[in-house]
Amino acid sequence: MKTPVALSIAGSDPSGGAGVQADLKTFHQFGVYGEAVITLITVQNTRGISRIRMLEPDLVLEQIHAVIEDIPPGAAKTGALGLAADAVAKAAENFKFPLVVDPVLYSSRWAGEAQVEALAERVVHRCFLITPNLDEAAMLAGFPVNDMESMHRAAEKIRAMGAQNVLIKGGHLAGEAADLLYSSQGFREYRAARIETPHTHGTGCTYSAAITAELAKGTPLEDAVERAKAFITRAIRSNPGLGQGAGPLNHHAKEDSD
Ligand code: PXL
Repeated sequence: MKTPVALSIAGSDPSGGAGVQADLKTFHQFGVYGEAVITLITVQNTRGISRIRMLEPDLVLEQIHAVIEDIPPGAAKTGALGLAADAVAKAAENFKFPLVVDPVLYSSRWAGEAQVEALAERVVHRCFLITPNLDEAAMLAGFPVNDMESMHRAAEKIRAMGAQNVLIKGGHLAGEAADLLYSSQGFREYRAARIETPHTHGTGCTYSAAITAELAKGTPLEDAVERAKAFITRAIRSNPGLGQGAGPLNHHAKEDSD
């Protein structure tokens, strides 16, 4: 079988729990060869971020072109885009593979001020799947998203903005961790028991990377989300408890192991 390949376009987290580091570990864990284009560099550990350096958009674009013309991925994902949201949206017009967008836009920290708009308006159009959390869904939809009913309305609105499929992550809702997928098949909920732990650093990155890895293998979207949700739940439950702050997940989590 041909080796499946996935590409991450995201920021660097030197502590290894989020960003491209989390994406590459997740791709590997799913048996997928990983490529990574860096958009920004953070100085951080589990206690927080002290500095961010965003790379020039043309440097990000050159990296993308260099890797996709040589080792084309079967699927790609974006995380923090820094100054490059607009440039990546343009490049994505010519992508021959599905693009998963993790819209890390809860603050201008991850996207240069002007790029937040570019993310909302342009990147959303280009994506196969967008994976906002509740706050990001609210920013994109323009109204509060805080229960299943508003998640349904927001998913409809974001799909109408041009995203082919929308996965709203309800991890911060009270009760179960319930996510809502809105695709051409309609609505589907994915539920898992809530795990009480401070060690959830990089959950969003890891979840979207797991979906991207499955898409790179040719797995249909609904099944890809199901497998990714099972993985993320196990990875949180079996977190290694590293660091003095909000620690990383267990990227080694395997099927049936807890
Ligand atoms: O989860 C958002 C995120 C994205 N990208 C990088 C990060 C983080 C969170 O820490 O470090 C590089």
